[in-house]
Amino acid sequence: MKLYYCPWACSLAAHIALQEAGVPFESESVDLRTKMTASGKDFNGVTRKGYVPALRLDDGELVTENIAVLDYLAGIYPQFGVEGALGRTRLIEALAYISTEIHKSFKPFWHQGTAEQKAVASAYITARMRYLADMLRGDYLFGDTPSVADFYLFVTTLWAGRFGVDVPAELQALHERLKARPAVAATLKAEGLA
Ligand SMILES: N[C@@H](CCC(=O)N[C@@H](CS)C(=O)NCC(=O)O)C(=O)O
Repeated sequence: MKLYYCPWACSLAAHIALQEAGVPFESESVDLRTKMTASGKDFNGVTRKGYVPALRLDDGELVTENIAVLDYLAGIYPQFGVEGALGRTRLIEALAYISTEIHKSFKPFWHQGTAEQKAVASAYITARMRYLADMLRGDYLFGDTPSVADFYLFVTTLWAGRFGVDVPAELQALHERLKARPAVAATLKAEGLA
């Protein structure tokens, strides 16, 4: 498997999952501005979408879209999924919430929004995070071990720290717990974020 990622990007969630799984995998960073990969290839030739994450499977298939990539990884590494009859549904529900309600709300911070747009986004993100903080079922979203949804949430709490967005104390604690895990620390180091 090969993960195309960019430091600071949402691809960090999949990067953490692969590192946590403890399996061999390849990774290559992408310059999202020039769309060139670290080895000098045109990333648009990998995916016309031109954004990360993109996961090349061993059979040559390419999986894009963070929700799909993370759902795929939870499928092959069930320790990062959610148990129970509705487990996969609950996982996708959480991934979609993090993607569409939280991740996307950071747009003004990444794309030169006005101070007013940033203030509105900041309040929205904190409120949306509050909902998740109230739903924790243990140390993590679904219990005492992390799922891929926690890895995605970690990316957004990392961004919140960078941009000065308030994070509920419970989610900040979750962030610190994840950051203390050797695989997460190794991934942050690999992406130059340590
Ligand atoms: N719909 C995509 C969006 C992914 C996305 O927003 N990727 C950002 C980094 S977090 C990116 O690569 N942006 C570069 C670009 O769009 O040109 C998904 O959910 O995976």
